[in-house]
Amino acid sequence: MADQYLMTADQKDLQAMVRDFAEKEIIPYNAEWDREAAIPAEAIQKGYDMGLHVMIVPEKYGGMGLDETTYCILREMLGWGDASYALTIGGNTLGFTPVEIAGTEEQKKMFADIIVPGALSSFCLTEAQGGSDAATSLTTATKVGDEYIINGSKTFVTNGGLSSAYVVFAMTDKEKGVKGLSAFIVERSRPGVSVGKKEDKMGIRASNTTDVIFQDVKIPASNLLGSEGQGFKIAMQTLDRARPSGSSAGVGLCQRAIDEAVKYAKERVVFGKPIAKHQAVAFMLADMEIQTEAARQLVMNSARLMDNGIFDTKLAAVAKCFVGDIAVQVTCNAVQVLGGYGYSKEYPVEKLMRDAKIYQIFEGTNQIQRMVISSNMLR
Ligand code: COS
Repeated sequence: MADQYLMTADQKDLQAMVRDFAEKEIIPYNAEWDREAAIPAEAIQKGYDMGLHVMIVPEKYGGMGLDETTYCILREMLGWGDASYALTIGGNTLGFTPVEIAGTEEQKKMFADIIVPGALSSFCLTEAQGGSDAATSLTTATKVGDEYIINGSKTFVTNGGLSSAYVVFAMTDKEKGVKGLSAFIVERSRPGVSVGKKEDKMGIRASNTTDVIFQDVKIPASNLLGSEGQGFKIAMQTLDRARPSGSSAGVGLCQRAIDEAVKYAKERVVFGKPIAKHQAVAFMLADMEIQTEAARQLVMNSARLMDNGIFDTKLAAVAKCFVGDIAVQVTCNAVQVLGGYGYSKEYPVEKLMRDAKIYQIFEGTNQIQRMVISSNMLR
């Protein structure tokens, strides 16, 4: 588990609390939520009751106001419990961060007043024709008097069907390309906002992923974040800042795979001894540990830098990329340690392997991360 040696007493207490929550309220339901492709509202409510949905929202707006390091420790624990739950309850990271970066005091307060009492929010950037090519938005925002009218459709929106507020990236000036994208707060309650298709996914099945459609949605001009044309920068800065905590859930997923594999390897006897005592298996466990520990340190390094006011785009991308790549390997090896049972839904590791794959895809694919890393190296 995260950085046992350097954690403060408060961090250890919070970690123990979230671990206990994961053991009692998340892990027993892993298979059921995966099968049903949903997390029951009562289970999400339990997370709200603990403030897990607003860990990074500053205390002055009613959130927990945790620093990034502590937040990552707790997101790791939630990811250990279930990647879908960590993503669902952590959804306000991508929802609130753009407001935190570019919003006025009034906008921060207004957004926090929606989510703090117990609600989720979503980051609406991706469109069907442009996932990685984030600047090619077909969604438009047209200014008419004191209002903007938003038209368009976003896809693969995390918590799309659950959220009460959205941060929507839309073109205010198509001619300007990337410099024509702007960011807006759009409340779910606005007429013309609707939730479209829900994705039937390979992994993180219980995480709600949907299309969100905006049809002639009128919002006050005061819902614009920053100024017109700043949307792409706000989106990129948000993704930079969300990478450590998002990746820490992936580290938790790897830790869970290790824990499940170690438990099984100590119990399962072949050729007269537990398989953990056979070097072939013991070395696989060691490799899983090496990869996970290295990933954890990359994530924690980025988090600590953020706590010191340093937002290093390259290092956040390095951490995200590494976690995604090793999560796929570590969980695949966990399945291998359990052999036939690992491939069966009777044991939890096949789900971990399906869940792991998303870490190479969402919040910027690992190919995009390599573009970000190499462009920073070559600058
Ligand atoms: N922080 C701040 N500003 C950034 C930035 C960052 N991390 N990355 C880019 N910018 C700025 C640049 O500085 C540039 O502005 P200026 O011209 O004023 O300097 C502008 O944004 C355009 O940058 P660039 O030309 O590098 O953008 P590209 O079109 O080449 O695209 C990538 C950059 C590919 C990195 C970007 O499109 C991307 O990250 N795509 C993936 C999107 C994604 O993650 N999608 C899934 C998220 S939904 S959860």
